Amino acid sequence: MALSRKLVQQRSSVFGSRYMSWWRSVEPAPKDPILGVTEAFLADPSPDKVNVGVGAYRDDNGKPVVLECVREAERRIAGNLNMEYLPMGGSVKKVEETLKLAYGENSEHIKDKRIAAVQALSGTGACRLFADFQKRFRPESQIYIPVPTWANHHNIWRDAHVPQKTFRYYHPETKGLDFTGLVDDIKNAPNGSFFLLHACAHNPTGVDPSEEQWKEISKLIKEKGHFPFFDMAYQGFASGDPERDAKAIRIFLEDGHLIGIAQSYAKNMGLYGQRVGCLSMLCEDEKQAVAVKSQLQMLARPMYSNPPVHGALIVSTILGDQELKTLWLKEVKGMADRIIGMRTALRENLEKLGSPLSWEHITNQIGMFCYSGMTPEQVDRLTNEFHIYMTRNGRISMAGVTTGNVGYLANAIHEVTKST
Ligand code: CBA
Repeated sequence: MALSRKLVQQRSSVFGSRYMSWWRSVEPAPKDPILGVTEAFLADPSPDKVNVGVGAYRDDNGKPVVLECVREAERRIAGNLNMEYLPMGGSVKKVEETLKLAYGENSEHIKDKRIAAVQALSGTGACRLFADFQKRFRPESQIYIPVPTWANHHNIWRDAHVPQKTFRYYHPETKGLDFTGLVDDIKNAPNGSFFLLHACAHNPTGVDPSEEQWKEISKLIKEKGHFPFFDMAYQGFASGDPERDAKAIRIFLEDGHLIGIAQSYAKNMGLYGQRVGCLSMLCEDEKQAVAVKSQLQMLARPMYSNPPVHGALIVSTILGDQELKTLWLKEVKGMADRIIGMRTALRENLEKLGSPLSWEHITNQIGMFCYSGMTPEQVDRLTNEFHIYMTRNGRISMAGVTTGNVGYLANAIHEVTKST
């Protein structure tokens, strides 16, 4: 029987008010400073628009790239793939291959089974898992984070309820490393602090310590009994060679540190959306590594249970096959070289335009990003007047610069900076 109109009104007002009150106090979240840029770019109908916001590699036509080694791995996997769950710690084969990249092909630590490692939801997931582990097992600890850093680092450790401190890293005047500040801050931190370090291709500055400086940093961190945690999201993107880009980590290993590493295949294999990464922690012995791994799995289980299978299979297929691995190394170098070429082109274009400013840092910095030194207001002008999208801290994702847009970009940068 149909309900009377009065009854319907009564019911909807009762239910309506009860349900609405649950989320009434929820305000819209602020836009993410990086991914929000992509949203704004997509919404802009201008044919001139350029996205140099997010760190995602594009080919010289501005198109996303699927590496040939990935295509071939997918061909080999096709038909052989079942859709079963991976174990909580992910694919054992994929993790083994991933550890070799960070710790070295013939690492003693791998042989001695001293590394607790699990497949993680890309680099972000690896950092978050570590932050949660840190909170659970060292609840009194803090994390020292470089200034500046990838904006999401702050969110990750905040949501894991780990208090944050900062350490000096970048010098705005020299547009290089603030080595003195960095050393002082390491020395002044309470003994046994946690330090977050970018293993290579620092985001957003593109400024890495030299080998000598890494040696000094490692020595000091050891003296102070700090714990070094490396975020390695860009292995291969700094020099073009993943082995060379692991240098900082190898220095720390030689010096006998116990370290943690977050690895990601988003950039260096172009597996952005596959969310395939790894968290590893070097322990004192095998027994400790077994315990730590079991606890990492225990953290993963109630969050996402186990990681996705497809990306892991792509990675293990590529790295487990010499021919595909060689192709991958060639393709990583190709991506890094294209970016290096675009750095030179951007700098030359700005110099040709007669810019009164020095743009030397564009070619001095390495990795995916150029920390241009532009102010938030200048970036706003680039967006509003030229449809160029980038983060307001002045970071240019060099991976989005192409032969086709570099002239336009240089001209726009010149326009907004020439009177400073
Ligand atoms: N660490 C650092 C230092 C990063 O720059 C990024 C990616 C990650 C996470 C970890 P993933 O989880 O995809 O493996 O990477 N940073 C960005 O490239 C972008 O992907 C960036 O534009 O800064 C992001 O998520 O913000």
